[in-house]
Amino acid sequence: MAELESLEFGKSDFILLDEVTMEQFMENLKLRFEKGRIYTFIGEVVVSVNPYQHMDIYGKDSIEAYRGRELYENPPHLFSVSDAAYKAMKRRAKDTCIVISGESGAGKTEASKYIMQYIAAITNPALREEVESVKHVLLKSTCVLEAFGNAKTNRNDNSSRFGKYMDINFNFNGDPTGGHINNYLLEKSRVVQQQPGERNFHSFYQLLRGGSDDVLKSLHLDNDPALYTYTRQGATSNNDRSSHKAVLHALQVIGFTEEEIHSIYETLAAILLLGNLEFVCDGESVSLSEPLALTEISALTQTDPECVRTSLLYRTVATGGGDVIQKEHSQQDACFGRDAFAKALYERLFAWIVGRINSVIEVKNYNPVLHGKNTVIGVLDIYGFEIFDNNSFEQFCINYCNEKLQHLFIELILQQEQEEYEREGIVWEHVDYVDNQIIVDLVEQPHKGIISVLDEACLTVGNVTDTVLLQSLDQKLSQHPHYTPKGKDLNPNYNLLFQDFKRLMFSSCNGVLRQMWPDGQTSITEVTKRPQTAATLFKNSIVALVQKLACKEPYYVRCIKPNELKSPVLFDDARCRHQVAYLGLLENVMVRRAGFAYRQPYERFLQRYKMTCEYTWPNHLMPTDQEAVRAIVSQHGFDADVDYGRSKLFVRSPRSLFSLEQERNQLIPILVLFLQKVWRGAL
Ligand code: AD9
Ligand code: MG
Repeated sequence: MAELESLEFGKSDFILLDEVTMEQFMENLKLRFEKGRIYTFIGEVVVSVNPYQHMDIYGKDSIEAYRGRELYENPPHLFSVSDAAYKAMKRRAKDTCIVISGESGAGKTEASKYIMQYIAAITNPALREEVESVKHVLLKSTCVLEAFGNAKTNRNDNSSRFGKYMDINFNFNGDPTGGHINNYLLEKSRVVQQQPGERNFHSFYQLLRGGSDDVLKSLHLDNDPALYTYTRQGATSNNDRSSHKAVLHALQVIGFTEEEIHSIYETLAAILLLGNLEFVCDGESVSLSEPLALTEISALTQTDPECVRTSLLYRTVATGGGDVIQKEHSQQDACFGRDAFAKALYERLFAWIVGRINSVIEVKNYNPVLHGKNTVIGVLDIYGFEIFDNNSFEQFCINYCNEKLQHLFIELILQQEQEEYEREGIVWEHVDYVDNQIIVDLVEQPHKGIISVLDEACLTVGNVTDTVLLQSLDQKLSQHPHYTPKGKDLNPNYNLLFQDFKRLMFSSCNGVLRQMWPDGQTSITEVTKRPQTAATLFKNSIVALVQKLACKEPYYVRCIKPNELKSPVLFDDARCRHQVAYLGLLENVMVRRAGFAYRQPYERFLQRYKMTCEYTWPNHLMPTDQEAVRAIVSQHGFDADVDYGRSKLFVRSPRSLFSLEQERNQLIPILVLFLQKVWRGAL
């Protein structure tokens, strides 16, 4: 029992702290981590500390222990929230979502996988084939997406370099019928460049280390990542070979055809070969140093070699008079163009893989009239806050996204409290909290926010430079309390994809590649409208995500990274304190306690504490459970500390409960003794 566990392993719920101070919070968090208790509640929120070691708490027995139980019946666990989200969805036909947050390496992705496994394990008891196959695909999709979307960073050996929101659809029986994955901003710059000590996406190393000789030969590849500019600096890992097998198997289980799988590998190979292309400048004109690689790239992409060459060396531009001319690249432009092409190839490959998985798992033939309401559980696992020595556009987007989610957390947690009090007819006083709206506004406000300034600079200045943008930001935002002028160059974020590459890929004889580049159909004279900037596209996708989450009943997992060394025994106090502060966990406890720290349906309260009161033990004779609960509360003298809702008892201070709990603990051994005697016939 969560409560019984508390003495030895610290408080299993932070709302039971004697005082809500940072010191007590940290003491409890640390004690629990050291005792191997990595999960702790704040009410319904689960706080998780990455154990950095195998924990024997996710097996079949654990799953059974949590299945169908109430939150407080077991020690805190990911399975507690998973079950709560599932029950709400099944019993009350509510759409729910589980939002997992925390910084890079805090354990979000691992948590999301355990949550998915739990949901898969507790559903479809009848083992219906079509449901089993949906579950299989959902679980296998994780393996594929990790291979293509994760990479080793200095923070995390398996860092998600994309955001993932997965909806799982359920029928009226509560069995999964399908799902949908939304992916957010893949960090494509990693394809062409990585920070020291980091790797490119796993998929490249897996193919090079795990692909058979025949496959590699057909792809014009050697098996050594050191031979390719884009993978040269990343060390191979022992897992690459076995992961390749697992990913290939997962692709097959999901239903990718052999042709599709080969196209995926061909695209990876084309990217690696592109990276090795160099441009030489002999006085006036620029040419390619490696004509053989060019032929191989054209073979892999099933395009005309001459077209590949011209796309790399020239760009087509429409003149003001409506003429179309070929303009030769400078050596530098050609290099930027090549890298932008490689990044785009990978990004589109990734998006295509997600789309293909979606086409398999989308709910088919669902008739709401026949099958009842189709409900959803969403699981959000997005890249965590990160600050590097060199931060680029991607870190800006990742951190903005985290601010938005933090804001939603603040809103929903308060909103949820309010709604509960309203439902139960309890009067509640509002609690002040630190709102990060000001930061969100700094980024996204129309006309004044950073994204608007960026858009404006791109639209009006034409060829915007970092200096121009910085000046513009300084000018518009210097008065903002949270804006610090940098006064130096940004990390460059060149990302201009010439239209010629889009048309080249659309001309491919490979149907899969053509599918990835539908915009290559557009002729040069039509491509005049300015596309939305990457920042605006990202903002819109995050706004849509937040809307999606906001209309669901949310459940939260807040992940904490205990240290920077991936150590299972080190609790870095300063690092953890920092995370507790910016995740607003202390405020979460305060909000939860400022109203009522503890609440329980009358029936459950009675079951647990009826032994402590003469009027309720062994059974009460009062007309309602509420009255029986009143009798217990009165007998223990804490009437002033409670309020009676329609279906639940609300307790203000945890102390009242401690006294009850203590009495119960003292009574249990006596009762056990008594019962043993009864069984043995001694009484
Ligand atoms: V990032 O924002 O994608 O860079 P995450 O997703 O928060 O990050 P991840 O889940 O990948 O972190 O966890 C990092 C590593 O910590 C894993 O690869 C495991 O080695 C380790 N980890 C995390 N959670 C657990 C766990 N529950 N049990 C054991 C864990 N190890
Ligand atoms: Mg992750």
